[in-house]
Order: sequence, then C-alpha cells, then structure tokens
Amino acid sequence: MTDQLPDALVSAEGWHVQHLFYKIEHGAWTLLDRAEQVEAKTNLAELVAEIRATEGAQLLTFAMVSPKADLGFMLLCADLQKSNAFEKRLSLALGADILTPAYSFLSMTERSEYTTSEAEYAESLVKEDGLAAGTPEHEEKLTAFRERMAKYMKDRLYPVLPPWPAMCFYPMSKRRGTAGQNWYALSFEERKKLMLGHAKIGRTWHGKILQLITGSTGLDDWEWGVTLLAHDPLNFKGIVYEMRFDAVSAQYADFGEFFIGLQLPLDEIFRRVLL
Ligand code: 76R
Repeated sequence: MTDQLPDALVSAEGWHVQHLFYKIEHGAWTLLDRAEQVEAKTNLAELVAEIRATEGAQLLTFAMVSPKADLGFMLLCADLQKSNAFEKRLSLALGADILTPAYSFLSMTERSEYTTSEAEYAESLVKEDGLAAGTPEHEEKLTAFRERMAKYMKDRLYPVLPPWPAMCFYPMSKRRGTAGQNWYALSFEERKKLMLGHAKIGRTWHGKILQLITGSTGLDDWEWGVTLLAHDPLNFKGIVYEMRFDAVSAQYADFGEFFIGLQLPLDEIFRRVLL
C-alpha cells in the first residue's frame, strides 16, 4: 500500500459521465432515528456541495419519476478516478442500505465523426455559394465557421448543462448483424449522409430540447447515452417520436430503458422522495 494518490485518469479528450439512478429503501430509513436521518441528509448535501466545488466536476440532481427509481445523479468529471470515488461516496452518503442502485450508465462526452470539416465547408463556399477561395467574403465566412465550430466542440466535449427542469435519459445502439441493417457495414459517406438528415430534424428542436450524446462503446452495454433536457416533457415525446421516422433511428437504432427525472435542488428532492 502507498499513501500516494493515484494519478488522475484524464482522457486526451472529453469528460467521463455517469448516470446514477437509485431506489430508496424506506424500510431501512425508518429504522434510523431523527438525528441519524438529519446527519445522513447533511452528509449527502455536503458531498453534493463538495463535488460542485471541485474543478472539472459537474453534478445534476434529480427526483426520478415513476417507481423505476427515486433519486438520480448525473456526474460529469474530467478525471475518472474522481468520478469513481464520488460515485462510491454518493451511493453511501445516506448510510448503508439506504440507496439501492436501480440503473447506472458510464459514458464519455465525444465529438462527432460526421461534423463538417473546415476543408468541406471551404469547398461548399466555392461550389454552392460561388465565393472564390482567398476573397474577403470567403475568408469572412471561414472565420465565422471557425468560431462557430470552436463553440460547438466546447459544448459537445465540455458541456455546461443548464438547470432545465425535465430530463430524459435512455441508452441506444446502432444495429449490427441484421441483414441490410448493419450501421457499421455502411461506408463513411453513407453514414454521413444519413447523419445529416438526423441533424436536420434535431436542429428544428433547438431551444426546446437540449441534447447531450455521450459515447459508451467499450464502456457500457450500449453504444451511446442520450440525455435530453426540456422545459416541457411533451417535447421528449415529440422529438423521440419524430426521430423514429428518420432513417438513422428507423433502420439502425435500438433503444434501452427510458428514465425521466426532474432537476431539483437537493432539499426539494429530499421532501419529494419522503426522506
Ligand atoms: O451535434 C450536433 O448538434 C451536430 C449534429 C448531430 C450529430 C452528429 C446531432 C444533432 N446528433 C448527432 C449525433 Mn443526435 N440525437 C440522438 C437522439 O431517439 C432517437 O431516435 C435517437 C436519440 C436524439 C433524440 C438526438 C437529438 N445523435 C448523434 C449520435 C451519434 C451517432 C454516431 O456517431 O454514429 C447519436 C447516437 C444521436 C442520437 N441530435 C442532434 C439531436 C438533436 C436535438 C440534435 C440537434 C442539436 C442542435 O443543433 O441543437
């Protein structure tokens, strides 16, 4: 054994993301006396504050809707060592046997391989907009493109998630193996074309849905985690339904279990889940 802290596990790109959903064991909770219950809640509240004060860490707290789960966290961390240590402490912060894991998912923020490159955009300016390379108009458009892409990359890799009240999470994979429906057997050009159609639908939901797609190939049992935030839960139903008609989802996507959470401050969550 050594007293040294392990080296941080910070990836070359992106943050580690854990979705952690728990059930509350009300039987075990009622065995605690009032003082122990207050201590347990203070313990969790202090841990939540500690995580939120940690550089490179972000924590969202949810009251989960339906008996699938009661309490939910979404933990984003630059360092997987920290993410792992926080996750273990979150599970135990209310005391032994109070929280039982209902569902968990490990993934990472990622850039998309289908994003338009600067070279592609520059070429489209010439071919589609008739702006010759090297002209001031062409340069101006390229500068704006670079700025847009820098913000877009930051939002995808290092997002700051807003406190929108409703959250929808589900895991998904792209199909492999079914005859004629193997996403991974398609050429890059075919996949890129299909993803453009997907993004086009997605953009019509701008302002109503905030989506974070995190990659989990090699990390968990599905290939992506889909986290959607909204002000109106009807928009979850709307976007997921509309996307089912788009080729990418209609032909190539398989989905796991869906979870709905309400993003609330911890004291309101305690009241809501009857702690
Ligand atoms: O990131 C971007 O905004 C650029 C375009 C884009 C990519 C590359 C995009 C846009 N998505 C991308 C990638 Mn998406 N997305 C999903 C789901 O329920 C379903 O049918 C599928 C779940 C939703 C609801 C959704 C919403 N997207 C991906 C990927 C990675 C694929 C890969 O690499 O092979 C997955 C798994 C995926 C799934 N997508 C958008 C949205 C929305 C709302 C947008 C528009 C974002 C905006 O511009 O505001």
